[in-house]
Amino acid sequence: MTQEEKDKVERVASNFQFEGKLMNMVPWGNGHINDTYLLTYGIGKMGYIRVILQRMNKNVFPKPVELMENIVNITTFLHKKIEENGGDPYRETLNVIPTKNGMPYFIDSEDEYWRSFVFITDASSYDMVKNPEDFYQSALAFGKFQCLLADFPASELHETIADFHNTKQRLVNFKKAVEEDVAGRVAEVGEEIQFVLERENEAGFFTDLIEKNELPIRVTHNDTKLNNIMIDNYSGKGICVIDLDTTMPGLAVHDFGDSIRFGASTAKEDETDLSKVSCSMELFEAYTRGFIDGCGGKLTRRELELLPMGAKMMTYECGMRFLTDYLQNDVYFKTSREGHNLDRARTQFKLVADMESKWEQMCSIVEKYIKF
Ligand code: ADP
Ligand code: GN1
Ligand code: MG
Repeated sequence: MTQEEKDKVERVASNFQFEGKLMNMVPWGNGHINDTYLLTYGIGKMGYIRVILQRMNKNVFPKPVELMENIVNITTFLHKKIEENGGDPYRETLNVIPTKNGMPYFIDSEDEYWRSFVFITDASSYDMVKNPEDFYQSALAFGKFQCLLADFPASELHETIADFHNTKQRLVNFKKAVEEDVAGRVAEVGEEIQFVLERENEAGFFTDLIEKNELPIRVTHNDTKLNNIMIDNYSGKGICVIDLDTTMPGLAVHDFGDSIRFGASTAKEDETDLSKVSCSMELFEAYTRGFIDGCGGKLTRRELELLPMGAKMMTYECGMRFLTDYLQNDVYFKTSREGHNLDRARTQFKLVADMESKWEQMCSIVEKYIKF
């Protein structure tokens, strides 16, 4: 961190209800969207306390006030439920730490929005699955999250990003980016563009089903990648679902699918050696089992049957989003090297092709766990 950045974070931190003396601060985690810091406070003879401080991404979330209203409502709801169920509400859900004025966010002099969460201790978030059991545990936790929110009043939630998983609309945006070619990169990615266009008829698959009322709209997380869940360092259990920015009405199949595209891959999301990238059927099975268990029998037969399609669609959509961002000069996702978004798009397309070649196997794995 530069001295300027440190001064800034310290100034912002002084506006929150933190106690003790600020001892240390470091950038934290591998999220693509917000700027996350871990701050450590000394509290005298009692030791240290850590907190998460985040600068919210204004470019991605144009309505930070509504977004924070969602997060406060969801976390308050979960906190109460977890407490009633005898769980630990400071480890099993995010908890917002308010500002000294009692607000859930702080606006700095540059009109940037900041927020803080209780740090989840003795837990880690992973960018790749270490063993199938961890992945099973994360599936269980994401499924349970959906289950816990089943009676949350969905009408109270604001749509934080319009058309977030509207793959059909994502395709429209992609085509526009190709047409505009603002960064002059279209010529070098002909093959990838072709890959997207060859599958364009499938982009409307879920939007059409929603229009026909064939799938239930539930309160879903919508960004269920493995590093958005905290896994307990000792028990290996998925204890807390984090990154609630996109929790809003959506499809269960999308939550399932987004986890598969990230966690069932045999390589990192930005791996450049594509020969390492494939969709592991062992991990696909572990996640399927966990998600179905976690959802506690709430998913309909139609939803269950469409889980493989959810996986393919989320991977296709995400690849398309990375490629769109590459064509638009990397303005959405954080990047840390030249061609980073293109590398990410390529892994997603490799995964889509791999899923297509393993389609029957994916469908029969899911069938195995449908209990009715
Ligand atoms: P982004 O939207 O940029 O992905 P996240 O909210 O997912 O931001 O935070 C980025 C990373 O910071 C997470 O993947 C996780 O490792 C860590 N993190 C976020 N919130 C907490 C928390 N309350 N306790 C512990 N770690 C956290
Ligand atoms: C972003 O915030 P993060 O890093 O957990 C993105 C997801 C993408 C993901 C790709 C709000 O997730 O939609 O699937 O990157 N989040 C938002 O890794 O756009
Ligand atoms: Mg995240």
